[in-house]
Amino acid sequence: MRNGLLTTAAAITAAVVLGVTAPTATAVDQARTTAATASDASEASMHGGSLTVYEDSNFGGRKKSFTRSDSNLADNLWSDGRTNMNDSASSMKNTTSDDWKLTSDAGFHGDVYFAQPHSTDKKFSDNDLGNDELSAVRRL
Ligand SMILES: [Ca+2]
Ligand SMILES: [Ca+2]
Ligand SMILES: [Ca+2]
Repeated sequence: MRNGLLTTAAAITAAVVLGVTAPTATAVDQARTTAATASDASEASMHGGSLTVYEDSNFGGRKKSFTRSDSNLADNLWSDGRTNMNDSASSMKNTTSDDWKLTSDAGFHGDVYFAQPHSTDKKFSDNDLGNDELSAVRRL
């Protein structure tokens, strides 16, 4: 799924850089369709929602959304596509109907925060999983 999203993002970026509208809009649509059908879009639509984590407390700064588990955030980027998001999340919104296990170490180890279905946490600093520690998310 990540590769598909990156491909879509690359296509969109290319369209913006080139400043071309009509022809590349089709390319972007095709990329979106490919990304949606090639990965686990069926799983996402079946469950709905996402876990979104934010760079700053009170849902500020850059963000990153997940629809499935990720055992290691070391290779994930914030929404600007530039900066690694490992050990930098500070708040979250869970719009799924599932619990998520957020952990301070990769592989779902270390300190834990359980995000209840349809819940938010505006700051991680008062949890066992502290501020700027998140390294893995598991959808339960
Ligand atoms: Ca990852
Ligand atoms: Ca942060
Ligand atoms: Ca960590």
